[in-house]
Amino acid sequence: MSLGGSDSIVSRRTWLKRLLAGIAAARLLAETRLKSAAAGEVGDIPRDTGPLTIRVTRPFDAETPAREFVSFFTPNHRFFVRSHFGPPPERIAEAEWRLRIDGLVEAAKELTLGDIRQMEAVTVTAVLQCSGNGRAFYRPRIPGVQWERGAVGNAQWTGVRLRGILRQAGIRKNARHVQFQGADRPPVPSVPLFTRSIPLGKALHPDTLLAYEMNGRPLPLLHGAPLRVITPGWMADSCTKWLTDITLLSEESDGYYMRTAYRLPLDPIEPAMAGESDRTRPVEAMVVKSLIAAPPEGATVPLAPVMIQGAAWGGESKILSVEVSLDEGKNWQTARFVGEEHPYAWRQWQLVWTPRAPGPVSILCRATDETGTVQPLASPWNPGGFLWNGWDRVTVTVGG
Ligand SMILES: Nc1nc2c(c(=O)[nH]1)N[C@H]1C(S)=C(S)[C@@H](COP(=O)(O)O)O[C@H]1N2
Ligand SMILES: [Mo]
Repeated sequence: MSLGGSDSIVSRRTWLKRLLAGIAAARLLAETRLKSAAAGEVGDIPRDTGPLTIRVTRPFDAETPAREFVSFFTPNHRFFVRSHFGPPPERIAEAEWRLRIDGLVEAAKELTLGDIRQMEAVTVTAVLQCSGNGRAFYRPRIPGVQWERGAVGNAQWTGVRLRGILRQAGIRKNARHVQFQGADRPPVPSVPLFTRSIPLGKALHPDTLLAYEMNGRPLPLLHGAPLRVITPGWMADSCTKWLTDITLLSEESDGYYMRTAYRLPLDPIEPAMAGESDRTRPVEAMVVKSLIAAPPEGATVPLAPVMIQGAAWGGESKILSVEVSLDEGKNWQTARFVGEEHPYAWRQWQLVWTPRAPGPVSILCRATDETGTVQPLASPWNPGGFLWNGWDRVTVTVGG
């Protein structure tokens, strides 16, 4: 885990103040949208949203129902969608689209999509997960999109290595962070741009991509077409969509979405926001997590063997085991892995359970990664509601 430079350490007071200001700005944004919706403007909801559960309509934020996660790859049209402002206000024609690389480089560059497609194509299978996935499970509740279990998916991403592009431009010695800017724009000027940065080390990793394909198809607009960042093993806030600008910096990117939002307290924090520590770090790597895809929540299952199945992932860490409990966590049984294994992808697992009596039963699961970290019953509370990885739970009724 990288803690960032001392520059990234903001006093807790300042941080909380900015966080609250950000929440106020988000509320203003929501109100503006409600007004324009009332004025009869066209919404952002794509026509075919059948398979997704909508959490916010403007912009369109929607999650995948957990029952879809029985498949190894999450199909593009069933993949969760999240952005702060929706796709760019004007769709850029592919021929006019440019990627600019500047800042602490030897020579600033401008690349066309053609230039990028001529470079060596690399494919990585990786889980993409919103930092706020599972926010709805924190108590006390936390403002923000109330994601439950499905702001996550597993896909094949094809594109070029970011490091190839950075090296073409020439990385200056004092460059430490790589900033990403997309073409999307906030609808009101008081809301800052979604500008993010990652440390140079992650940017130079051979698996960090600028992707133009998702699951073997052209990257859909909602998922960042024509080009997006993929930081395998890291939470999706680093995966800038609609990418147009890369800037090499000596410091972490300035601005609300890097310095205030998407940060975690380094020391445990009480929901009452007590505590005297003043250090935070950006949300980066994923934490060990698993979920139950089948049987689905609320299902009625027969009094006969039932196949329990799901997925588990650990970001940059391999999954060692998945365990299932049918007695509220008193006893755990080890599930068996099935299907493919790739770094950064999720691992599918199964367990056959023979119910003993009719009635309601909760199925719980928890994963352990190669560092020995076990998914906790509940994740430590934090003001942004990030990185939820508590045991997953599905309640079913055993029929007579
Ligand atoms: N340009 C841009 N990129 C962005 C965002 C955004 O608001 N603007 N949101 C980020 C967040 S918070 C998430 S969770 C992922 C969601 O990616 P998806 O919609 O492809 O699932 O995109 C990331 N990339
Ligand atoms: Mo997110």
